[in-house]
Amino acid sequence: IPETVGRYHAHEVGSNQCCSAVIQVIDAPVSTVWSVVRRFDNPQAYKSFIKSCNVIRGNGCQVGCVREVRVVSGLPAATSTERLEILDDERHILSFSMVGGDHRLSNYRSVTTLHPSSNNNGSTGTVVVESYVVDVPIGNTKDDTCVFVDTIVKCNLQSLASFTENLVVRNCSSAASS
Ligand code: A8S
Repeated sequence: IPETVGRYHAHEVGSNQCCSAVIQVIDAPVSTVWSVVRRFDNPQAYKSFIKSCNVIRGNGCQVGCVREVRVVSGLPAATSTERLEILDDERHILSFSMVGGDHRLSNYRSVTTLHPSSNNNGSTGTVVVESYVVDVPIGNTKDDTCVFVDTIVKCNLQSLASFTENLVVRNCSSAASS
């Protein structure tokens, strides 16, 4: 990871906080993956726990805008209010923070970066790095908190992989048939 991008993953971590990072390799170009990740107003495209999303302040994908997501039932929360902190279309960096909701993830902030990689077939793929920092809720341990959040982030990035890999397959077949 280039230093310029790596520093976005260097979180300041307080003594009552925990941080971690998840890495996902995707067999789709950075441009395809970025076109999905950058849509702060449409996280439900690939985040399978999210049922719906409404932008409640600001303009769709501009820094400072706020979205309210509703998550599927069965989770320990129903809503989360989230603010877009960084959207860098050149370096492929997105960061958001949680500013409200009925969940227990206080002061959550994540940073997602995309990096080009070449696979065995010589075609270019993407490495996604998503790191986060969050307060450890009262009554929980750092480990429990990280396991919980890591699980959600891993699921999201796996869905992102299958969703974007599918987009590539569809693009190829439509190009071949036209
Ligand atoms: C994301 C990351 C996370 C989302 C968490 C960690 C959440 O949407 C879910 C369950 C919760 O208990 C908290 O990138 C919250 O979306 C799935 C509602 C915030």
